[in-house]
Amino acid sequence: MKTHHERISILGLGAMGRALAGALLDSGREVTVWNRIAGKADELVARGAREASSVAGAIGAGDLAVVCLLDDASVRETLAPALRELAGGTLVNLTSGSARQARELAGWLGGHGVRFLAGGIMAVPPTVGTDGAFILYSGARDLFDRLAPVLAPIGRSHWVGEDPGFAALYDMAALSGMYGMGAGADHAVALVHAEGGDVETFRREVLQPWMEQMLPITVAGADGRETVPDEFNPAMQATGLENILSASGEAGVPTDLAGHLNASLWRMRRAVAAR
Ligand code: FVH
Repeated sequence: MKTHHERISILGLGAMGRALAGALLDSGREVTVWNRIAGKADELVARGAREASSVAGAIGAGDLAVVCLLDDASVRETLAPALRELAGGTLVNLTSGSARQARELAGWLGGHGVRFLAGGIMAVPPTVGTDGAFILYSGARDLFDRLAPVLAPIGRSHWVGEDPGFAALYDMAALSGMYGMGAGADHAVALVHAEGGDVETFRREVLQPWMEQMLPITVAGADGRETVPDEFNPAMQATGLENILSASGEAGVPTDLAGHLNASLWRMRRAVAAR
């Protein structure tokens, strides 16, 4: 049985993929990285990662492939040409999506002889590898038991069931809660502003420590300016919000109860347009 000495390949070097690879490198893991557009691996290579020039090459270099891309479509597009290399291997998907997408991906990969664990990252790039970070996993329990120590450096491993859709389901539900919290924070800022409070002091000394790591991606500035830092790519956030809304539709949950999600989506699109 393989242990935490397993060689890990990371497919996708967005803000999150880079954070995952960095945490694994810091723990001494052997890491190979791949990204569609070249030029994102330099810092990781300087820290000891190997860069693969193709998806197949990255998969061939590892015992475990970890995928962290924009969305389900990009995962399918990336993996389809490399199914032969994946056969007989193990893959963990940490890309956000719906429960249906995770179940269908599990079926597709299982049909090609791939052992698969679905994941949902409960962290943002700067908190990957810290005490607060945890990762939801769903799929076969024996596979989780084998991989949990391997992936421990990125965050605490938390298994949520055999159904491959559950990690995505809980991830999306938790994200919905997070964006709802942001809508509440926007209201808080508006309230302080309307009553003549010092908005900047309130944000810095009260709201920021209160809402901790969720604040930067969910709260608009008092003057309506978008304040989305680079590591929270607003285009990715917009896709994530669209995913939550479509996943709600798929589950039959009325989206008119989720006005805060549409409000956050509107803000992220505005931030994209402003870049
Ligand atoms: N960053 C965060 O705060 C959240 C925290 C919770 C989990 N999410 C999910 O993680 C996935 C990746 O997010 P990210 O932050 O890395 O996103 P980006 O920085 O925008 O990077 C996107 C990567 O996806 C690649 N990509 C996009 N489309 C394709 C495609 N058709 N084929 C292959 N790769 C594709 C992109 O590659 P490139 O544009 O650089 O070539 C980036 O590697 C995401 O599911 C979040 O919901 C992050």
